[in-house]
Amino acid sequence: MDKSLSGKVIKGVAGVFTVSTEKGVFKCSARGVLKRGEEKIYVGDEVTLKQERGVYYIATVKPRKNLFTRPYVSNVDKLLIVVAAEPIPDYMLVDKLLVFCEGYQVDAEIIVNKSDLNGEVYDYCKRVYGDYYKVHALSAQTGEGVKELFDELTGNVCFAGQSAVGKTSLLNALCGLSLEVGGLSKIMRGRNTTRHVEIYTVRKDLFVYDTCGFSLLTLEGFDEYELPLYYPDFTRLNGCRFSTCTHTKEPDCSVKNALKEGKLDRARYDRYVAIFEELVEQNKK
Ligand SMILES: Nc1nc2c(ncn2[C@@H]2O[C@H](COP(=O)(O)OP(=O)(O)OP(=O)(O)O)[C@@H](O)[C@H]2O)c(=O)[nH]1
Ligand SMILES: [Mg+2]
Ligand SMILES: [Zn+2]
Repeated sequence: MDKSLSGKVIKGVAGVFTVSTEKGVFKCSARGVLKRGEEKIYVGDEVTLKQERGVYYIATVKPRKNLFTRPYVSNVDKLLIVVAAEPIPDYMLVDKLLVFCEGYQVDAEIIVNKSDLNGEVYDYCKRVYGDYYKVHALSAQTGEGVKELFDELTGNVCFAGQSAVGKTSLLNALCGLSLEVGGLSKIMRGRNTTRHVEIYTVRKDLFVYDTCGFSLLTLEGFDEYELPLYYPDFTRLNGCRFSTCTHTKEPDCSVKNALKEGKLDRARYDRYVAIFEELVEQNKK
């Protein structure tokens, strides 16, 4: 019997999985797993490989810590949510990603890239999110802050955020790579340049997932009544008349009081209500 080898799936395209192991990087099929009718294999999975006639195949998948969808990636230790002065930030996406991370207990940090352009987005993020999440000002173009941030990170770190905020550019700046980057279209939207997820080994203890950004993320499986629990800026207030307050229509609501007093960001609250209503609709079906 040949001994099995452990590794991490760093790429998967059309049924061919690239697996990084201590003996090198191998292209593998999932034959062994699929034969037994088990579930799929995702980028980020920890797997064991077996060899048959000199070719490796994936034999088993270890239990996952977590699984993100659209795109599928697993075992994320930290999500880096990237925004920038352009394209215009989609804070709804930022909030949904944060809710997802709170729900699945994944660490999240916010990166404001393109800080060579202007500081407004950084100021907003620092004010609204800064008490609960780390907010970093970076520039892939000038290199500002890039090395310093990644020197502090370890484990499986995954980029998220709109197309064209500069996720791939940050990876290029960090590792001296020359992966393809894209610009903005005429209507100032990104061009979805990165199409496949791939994990890059930055150091032996740091793996960075470059993705197309999770812009289609849904909060499938989330209950509207658990949503308030995933807003650290709301839970710290802790003074609503009803312990199950959804902060939407109830009287004596500490969140709405804080809003009146200017202690919470109105736009963040409005996005919360929109997400709450989206979940109500989704869960009716
Ligand atoms: N001014 C400025 N432009 C930047 C910076 N970082 C990236 N860009 C530009 O932003 C555009 C998009 O960069 P990408 O790295 O392709 O963005 P992405 O987030 O990977 O986009 P997708 O792969 O489509 O999700 C490119 O034209 C980059 O040159 C920066 O720090 N400053
Ligand atoms: Mg990209
Ligand atoms: Zn309330």
